[in-house]
Amino acid sequence: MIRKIVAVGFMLSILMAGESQISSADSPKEFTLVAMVEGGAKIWSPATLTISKGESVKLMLKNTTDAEHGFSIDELNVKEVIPAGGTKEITVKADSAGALRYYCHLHKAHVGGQLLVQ
Ligand SMILES: [Cu+2]
Repeated sequence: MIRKIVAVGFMLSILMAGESQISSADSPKEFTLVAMVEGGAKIWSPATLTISKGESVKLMLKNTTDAEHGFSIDELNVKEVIPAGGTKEITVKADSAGALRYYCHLHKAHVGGQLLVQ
């Protein structure tokens, strides 16, 4: 009986160790980018976002306006459309350092920003 309990405890500790490993690998850094209207201009905020190269990051693309907006990063093959009032979650990973422009491909006047990969 005692041996059985020890065995179960041992298995549980293995399971729990495995699980904590999975969850740490599973929870990348998360950033929120917001499409908003400021002073009559459409912008993506913040204007600069810094990430580390080779690191997967989650981007929450939030559109707080009453029109749909695009979010593109050409170098990472990202091209999303976020509906009015909607949110889209994407994961990106840049393998080399540099400044990647993000912008709305639906509106030329919509001010984007840059993803700084360091
Ligand atoms: Cu736009």
